[in-house]
Amino acid sequence: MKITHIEHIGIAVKSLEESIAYYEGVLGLKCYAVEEVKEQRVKTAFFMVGQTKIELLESTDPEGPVGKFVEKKGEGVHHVAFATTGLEETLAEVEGKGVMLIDKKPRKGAEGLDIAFLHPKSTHGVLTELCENKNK
Ligand code: CMX
Repeated sequence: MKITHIEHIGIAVKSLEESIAYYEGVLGLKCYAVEEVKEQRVKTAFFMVGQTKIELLESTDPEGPVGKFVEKKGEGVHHVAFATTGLEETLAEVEGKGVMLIDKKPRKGAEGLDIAFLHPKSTHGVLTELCENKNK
């Protein structure tokens, strides 16, 4: 397992439009992409902060993962994504150490990254995403 950096922090919001106005108008960051990830039932907006991104997540379906999260806990940090290499082997390794995988195999996420989630119940409360950028 080789984690290189925090790829992004996912933040659940009620409205992309209103939160983009905060990140741009108050924090002075620039939204460089807005993308819908249909499979995850979210619309996302990305900001670069050094080599780490902020990913805002607005649900497109109250029954989707972010819709349920916002209903239960309100807006806030939803997940932390670590960049790694050899994602498939990494998943086998963490599963071998007793971590519950949400995704047994990598799948495609926003920005064309290969991603997989680890269950927050086996990661001390943090929904954890591992991702690999094979486009580099
Ligand atoms: N962070 C920490 N804990 C979380 C959580 C989160 N983001 N989401 C849910 N939980 C907790 C719940 O509070 C609950 O805890 P309690 O049992 O103590 O109440 C437990 O996990 C189970 O929650 P649940 O509501 O019963 O289960 P869900 O059906 O909501 O599923 C989860 C939770 C994490 C398995 C599901 O959201 C999932 O598969 N997530 C991965 C995919 C995803 O989040 N996609 C959106 C982002 C996509 C993107 O970045 O592109």
